[in-house]
Amino acid sequence: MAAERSFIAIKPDGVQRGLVGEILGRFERKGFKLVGLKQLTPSRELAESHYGVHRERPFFAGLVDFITSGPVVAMVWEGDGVIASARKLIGATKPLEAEPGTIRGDLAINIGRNVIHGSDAPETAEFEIGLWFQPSELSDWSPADQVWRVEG
Ligand code: IDP
Repeated sequence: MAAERSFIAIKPDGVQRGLVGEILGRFERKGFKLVGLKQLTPSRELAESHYGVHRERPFFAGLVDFITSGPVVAMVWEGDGVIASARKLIGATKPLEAEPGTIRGDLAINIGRNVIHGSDAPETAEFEIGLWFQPSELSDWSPADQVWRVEG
């Protein structure tokens, strides 16, 4: 069975504020495996597909403007339970409600500038990974210290 993967993106505010290393480091230190990484400024088509579920919401146009306004760091992280765990690492959508210790709790104050996206379920993870990455852009590899991360 394929290992679980999640799509994680550092939004333009996180890139502009120089938080890429800080955020990447949190996922690395947790022990998840980085299998895809690139920086791109998304097209409107890509942003509208990614946030398609919010198409009818009043903040949709502003959200698409924001996400397409500059570079985004798009990533795929792999590991058991990574989808739910990443959501915990990221924290609540409203940064002022996000617990200290989470990415949004520590690094953001505003819902429209909450620095990071993470897939919320296996189906959305699969959809988002396919939307942002070609299969050839993802690496199958085994960390040399895997035996020190996962038992058995
Ligand atoms: P999530 O990013 O925590 O999964 P969602 O509810 O899926 O949260 O919303 C997607 C993104 O849309 C949020 O991260 C935030 O950037 C933006 N957003 C959601 N609600 C609002 C709002 O009321 N005003 C402005 N932006 C919003």
